[in-house]
Amino acid sequence: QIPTEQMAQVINKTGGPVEFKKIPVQKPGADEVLVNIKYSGVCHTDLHAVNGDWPLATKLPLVGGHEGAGVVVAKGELVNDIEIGDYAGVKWLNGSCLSCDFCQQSDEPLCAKALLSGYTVDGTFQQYCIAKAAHVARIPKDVPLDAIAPVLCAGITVYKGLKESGARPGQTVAIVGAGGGLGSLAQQYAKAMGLRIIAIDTGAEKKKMCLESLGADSFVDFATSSNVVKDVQAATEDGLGPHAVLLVAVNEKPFQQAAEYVRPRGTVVCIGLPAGAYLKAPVFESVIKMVTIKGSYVGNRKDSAEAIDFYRRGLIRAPFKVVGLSELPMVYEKMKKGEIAGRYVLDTSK
Ligand code: 8ID
Ligand code: ZN
Repeated sequence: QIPTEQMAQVINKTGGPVEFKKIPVQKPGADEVLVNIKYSGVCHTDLHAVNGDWPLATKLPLVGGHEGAGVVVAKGELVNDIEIGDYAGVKWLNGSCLSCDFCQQSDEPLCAKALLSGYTVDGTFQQYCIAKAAHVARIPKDVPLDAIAPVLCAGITVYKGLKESGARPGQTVAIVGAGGGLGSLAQQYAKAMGLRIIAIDTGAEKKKMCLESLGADSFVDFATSSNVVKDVQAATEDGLGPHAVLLVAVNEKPFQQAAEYVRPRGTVVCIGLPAGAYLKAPVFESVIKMVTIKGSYVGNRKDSAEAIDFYRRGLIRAPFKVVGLSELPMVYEKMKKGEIAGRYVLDTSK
């Protein structure tokens, strides 16, 4: 009873528009599964893909989306470790070669042949999506599919980023872009890891969400602060700054500022991908403070399973709003204006 046609959000050229229309349902290859996507989160990466912000071309026409949670409805003949009816998540990493130097060391995101959902292959803004069986996230049956959708990119990415930061329980992490999708989940993972949190973003709604719902210990409004560097350092008990900084903002400025307020011996983890942006740090201070600056890119299959398990154990609760798949253009408009506190999740049946 798999239909031959389905509804999807499609772009035909970079820059859009996104069109809500009927397209064929594909058949899975031998090592693939077909997932009936029930819910898909909308990540800022999807908007970067529409805009052509990055030096990497998308496929065209393109079905975006890479936070898809649903049910396996068909599988290829080589797939024997996931069953029809199982819950599965289609992530940014749709597939990888599994045999290169990086895949062998479980650095699958670094695989040169990686397939990217909603970018180099069609993603989750459709009702039926294909992914490599080896890479779909296994979602336990007691986990709600709407709430787990944002975990499939935002959650995995910030969980990995926090691990890469080396921050230990009791230490302080600054989360830059705290009011957005990645930032809101980052606070929940940081809290679950026993970290203190300085949330950095702007506006009353995001401030309230960070301090009252997500576990931030303090909030710095980057738009109204007259000195972000001083305010962030002042938010730590000894005034020396946070041990780690997680950059999830879509803006170059904080990527050129974080090394100034991070604590000596501290680590700056770059995750956000603003168009055309460059990192900048004062050499003198970076050297005498022994600062580490690094990038972090999604997570491997084990990170993914762990990030989902944090949710399952009740440690991760972040606000999300559910609207129909047909309303994607409205979500992009709000995202462009920085008006989304938390995440939007699309219900593919509407
Ligand atoms: O693997 C990766 N590295 C990865 C994975 C997933 C997403 C990277 N990303 C990238 C996305 O492509 C995007 O560039 O992370 C970035 C954040 O994605 P998102 O969380 O989905 O975006 P959002 O919901 O729009 O949130 C961005 C927040 O940043 C704030 C905004 O107010 C918003 O709340 N912000 C901005 I714009 N400038 C800021 C500043 N100067 C800022 N916050 C603090 N200081
Ligand atoms: Zn994403």
